[in-house]
Amino acid sequence: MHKSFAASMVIALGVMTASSAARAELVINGGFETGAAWLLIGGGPFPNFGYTAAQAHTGSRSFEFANALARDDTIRQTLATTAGTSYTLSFWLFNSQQGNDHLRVSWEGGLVIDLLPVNIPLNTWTQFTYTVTASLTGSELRFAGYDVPDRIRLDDVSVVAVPTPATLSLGALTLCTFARRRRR
Ligand SMILES: [Ca+2]
Ligand SMILES: [Ca+2]
Repeated sequence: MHKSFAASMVIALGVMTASSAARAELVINGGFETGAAWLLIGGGPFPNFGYTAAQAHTGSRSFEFANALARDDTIRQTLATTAGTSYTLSFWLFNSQQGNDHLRVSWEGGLVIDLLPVNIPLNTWTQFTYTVTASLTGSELRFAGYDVPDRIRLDDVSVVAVPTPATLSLGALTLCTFARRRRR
């Protein structure tokens, strides 16, 4: 009896993991491996930003901001969000040198974080995670930054829906079905 309970718990964990893995990633090309989806908007007369194969958190490319005139260059994309839904926004940053650098993240035009300077541990990737809520169907995600000298690198941008009580109870329902089958 105890054994079968333990077995169902293992199945429950499996079901819940599978259901979180199935949550859709809304950011297209969040790893910057292709040139897709992001719109690049240069700030000022000498923009300096783009995809780079020089370094990556995962995969073989990331995106860098290196405007030497301390003018923000910007990338943005509009995500297929649903109004009223909460999402986990996550991304990774790398800074090789402390200096006059800046990175601003915006969600639907509102500020998520404004790093001025980008004061993170040097020469290592640092993850940032936030919960954001869509007030629109189609939310704009925007990164803007510069670095004097050197560059800020960005990789693995992700936006996935926060699990709702409905998806969790679906997992529990599946668990009951499994448990009942095992008892036969
Ligand atoms: Ca990448
Ligand atoms: Ca820097």
